[in-house]
Amino acid sequence: MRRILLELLAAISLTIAAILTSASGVNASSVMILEAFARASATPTAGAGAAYVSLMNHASEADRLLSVSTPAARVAEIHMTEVADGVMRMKAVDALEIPAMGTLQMKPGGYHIMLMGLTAPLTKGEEIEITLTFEKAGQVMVKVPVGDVAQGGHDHGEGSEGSGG
Ligand SMILES: [Cu+2]
Repeated sequence: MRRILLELLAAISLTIAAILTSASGVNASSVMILEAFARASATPTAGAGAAYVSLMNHASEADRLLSVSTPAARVAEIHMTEVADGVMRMKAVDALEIPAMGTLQMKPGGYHIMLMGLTAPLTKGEEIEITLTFEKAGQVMVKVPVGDVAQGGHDHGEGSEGSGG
């Protein structure tokens, strides 16, 4: 009886040691998600949407966000929005750097996660899962709550009444 208890304790402490080992060093825990939200689809037939995450890198070296993926869309890309000759346009970005001990903030009109080929319209109050792949931190899965529909001047001109204000 006592012997079984000792073996059990030994097994538990081995498990704890394994958990502690995997939690140290450079891995997913070095990147923390500060904020995440997605825009609700304006129409039930919307094919595209956008999500935004803000990240903090706790590591002493810079890291890079290399790719994004989600079951909520056929294609997910890292995009930036820029204004050229008064026209707002978006382009895909290969990777986004997050400085050592620094933050990266995505927001409407700036960097965003572009979702193309939505498997279902994004509905306020729901949640989508997005997997972020970092050069050093590896994969981090984020649950992204869906908020309001974009107001005027939105990122993704699906209803393009230009006067956003
Ligand atoms: Cu975009």
